[in-house]
Amino acid sequence: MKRIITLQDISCVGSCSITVALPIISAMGVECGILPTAVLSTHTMFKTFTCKDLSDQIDPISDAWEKEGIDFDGIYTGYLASAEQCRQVCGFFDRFKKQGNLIMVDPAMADNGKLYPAFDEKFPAEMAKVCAKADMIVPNITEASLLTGMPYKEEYDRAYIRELQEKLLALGCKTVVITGVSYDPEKLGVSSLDKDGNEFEYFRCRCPKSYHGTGDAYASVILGGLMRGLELGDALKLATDYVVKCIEETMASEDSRWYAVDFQTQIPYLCSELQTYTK
Ligand code: PXL
Repeated sequence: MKRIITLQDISCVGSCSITVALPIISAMGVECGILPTAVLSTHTMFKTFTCKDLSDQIDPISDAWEKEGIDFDGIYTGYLASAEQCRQVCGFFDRFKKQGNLIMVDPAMADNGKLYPAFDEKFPAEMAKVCAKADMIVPNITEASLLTGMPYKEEYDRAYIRELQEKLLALGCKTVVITGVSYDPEKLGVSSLDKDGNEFEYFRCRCPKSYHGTGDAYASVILGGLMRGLELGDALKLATDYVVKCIEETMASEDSRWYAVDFQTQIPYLCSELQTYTK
């Protein structure tokens, strides 16, 4: 069994970050270690939330793992609490990068044209340094524009997405996966480009609603899929199909929560789909 480590916050209630990555990646048959970067009462879309930064734990925990000879097949970072923590995470990559393991960065910091409330405008430049060290990054369009300095657009064409991808590759990462891409009002999906020019796109019908936590579920399935040996294109299809199913079921549910997608109820669907790819 492959082992990955994910560095992101624990939002105690809110179904995001570690509380999404841990169940999804485990259900996919991959050991999921965690390095919590902060503990929050909820995610930051709630009006009131607490946040205890755990930056001072990153180095001692890493030291202990190094002494124990623990290593990882994948390193997956999500929401990071501060610019300083971005610098620490770069140091973590330097320590735990090895030949053949995969660093995946979800620069979770913005959506719908806006930075999340906890960040200031200097934060994207620090996150860009984290992305530079990654094998793969999975930004949405808002994050891609903040990382590259390109204008954020709600209406765009393929040339705009291609330029974002090329500028992101120029940061230093090897593969760019942009989520939430749409060239047709009826369709929404994903577009990837790697440094050798390989591209992949996959679209499904656009769901009329969007929910928090879908980016975290998406990234978790991509990483889980890659760890289970899927080609990138198959991992992106699996992640897209799963997230669409989660959104559809959340819309249909009478007791869904405002603050998160119901990713939990569709874990059996995810596992049975995964089997069709790994047979
Ligand atoms: O889902 C991304 C995310 C993760 N962690 C925290 C967040 C958010 C999005 O708002 O606030 C703390």
